[in-house]
Amino acid sequence: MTKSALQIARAAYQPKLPKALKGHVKAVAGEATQSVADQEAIQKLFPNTYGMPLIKFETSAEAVSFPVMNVGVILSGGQAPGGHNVISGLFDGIKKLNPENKLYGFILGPGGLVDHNYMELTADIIDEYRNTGGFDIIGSGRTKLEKEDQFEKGYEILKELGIKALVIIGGDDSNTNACVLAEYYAAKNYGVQVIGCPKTIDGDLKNDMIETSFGFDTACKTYSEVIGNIQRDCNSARKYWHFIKLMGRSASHIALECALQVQPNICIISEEVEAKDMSLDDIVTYIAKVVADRAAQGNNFGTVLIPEGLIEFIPAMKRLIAELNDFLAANAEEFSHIKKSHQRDYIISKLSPANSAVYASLPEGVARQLTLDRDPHGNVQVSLIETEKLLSEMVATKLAAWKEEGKYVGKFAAQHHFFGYEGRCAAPSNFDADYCYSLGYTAAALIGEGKTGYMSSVRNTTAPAEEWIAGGVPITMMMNMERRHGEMKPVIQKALVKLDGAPFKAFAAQREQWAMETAYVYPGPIQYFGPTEVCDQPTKTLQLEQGK
Ligand code: FBP
Repeated sequence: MTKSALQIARAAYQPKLPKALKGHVKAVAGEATQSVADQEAIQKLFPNTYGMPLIKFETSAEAVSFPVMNVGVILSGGQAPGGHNVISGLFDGIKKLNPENKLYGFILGPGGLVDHNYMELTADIIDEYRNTGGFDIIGSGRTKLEKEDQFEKGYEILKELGIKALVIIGGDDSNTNACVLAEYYAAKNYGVQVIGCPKTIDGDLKNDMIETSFGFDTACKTYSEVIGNIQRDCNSARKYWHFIKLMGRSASHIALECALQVQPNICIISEEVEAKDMSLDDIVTYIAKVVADRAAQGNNFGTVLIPEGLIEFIPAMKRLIAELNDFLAANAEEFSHIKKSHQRDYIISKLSPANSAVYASLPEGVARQLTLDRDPHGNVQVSLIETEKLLSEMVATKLAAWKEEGKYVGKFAAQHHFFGYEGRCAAPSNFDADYCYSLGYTAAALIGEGKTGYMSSVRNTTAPAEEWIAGGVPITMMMNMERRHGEMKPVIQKALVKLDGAPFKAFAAQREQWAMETAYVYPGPIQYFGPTEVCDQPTKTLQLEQGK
């Protein structure tokens, strides 16, 4: 592999660890836990892994010896910067438990476990991937581990390789699967521990014990760099409105963090749209009003940030998508036989009158995108819906009408962007490099303690890494019951943007000023070497959430 100069220099970076993990380690158990909601139902479904205590690691004076055990690792779902460092932290951590321990990686996600597709991750291989972006060391996939025969097929290979613990690095859905698998292996007394690690650029796998999911920091910094560049271009030519859709399947954390970093003219937050019961027309009117007000000042340019998941948060659209999800899950076979040219009419004829009317009112392209295949977890593939174009076209139509009425004088020309995939495999920022390595190392410590059904947790992350707190959180603690594929299922509750939270409040307090003034900030590229205030800043979201 030909390596870039940065890759070579970066390979020598030694990620920082919390002080408690550096020497001998002991686990201190906290209070028993319960699930965030639906306690009775969750306890019934997870009798062996429900209610376990929180775990915190502390420095110990005593050395403990650990028997030899092999460990397996799976990367699951969308890529997020830092995955390779979770694996290198895990590798170093299990070698510290016992140098004879081996690490096996399952290829291309959970499917690798079921299909017995694996490779041993030796020191040479690990060294090639330290501090690099991507998941290419073993690849990732979205196969959902949920059926008993998959668990049994997995157990066959785990037994064959002498694997006593499996680490699943994934988002909310994948960690839900990790929890179900942990419960299954515990119930069967198979002697296989399952540990989760919180991954996703979306930033929506977080709670009191998981401060952030890894990858969010690097992805937001990558997007903010390019948005900043666009803003400078836009402020130089002064002739375009840039409509920028940002990844983040459901929650608007990425859009909000980028807005805090770059101070755009407009940023839509899906959770607010839902709370205020805004229609598509309300959103379009809001954007058009800012465009018209800026035009009145002679500024026919600006930036609009749009979260990828917006469409699902517009209440009328949400009701439509919920009915479509249930309908398509129940009638998948029949729908697959309908000719493409008849699908729109077919759906219109099958939905309830209110949803049918909303569906019929959508532009053809968007309507079709809403009936495309769901991902294996039943989610609409919102990254395929071109919301940025939908909004800019509707804004153009509204402005044209206002022009006729004499309410708008200006020129409106739009450019469209979607920033998503380019942020998912960037070389991890110092924060993600350290955080991920610590998460992997903590997972190894949890394995050493014989824990199962836990997620690796590293807290106090706005302090220097030395002071971070490493431990484990029972995954059942994060669960509630939700409707998926038309059935109630136990799943980890997604963390959406809180409208009474400090990050949103900081944004809301400044957005009117940002709309009218051109108050752009240009963050520039992620820096890996240099002064700490340039290289080691956590996200604004984390800093505001922790009162910094
Ligand atoms: P995860 O939740 O698995 O981390 O994936 C997040 C994400 O990047 C979303 O932001 C995006 O909607 C989706 O993956 C895209 O999925 P795919 O890579 O399958 O196109």
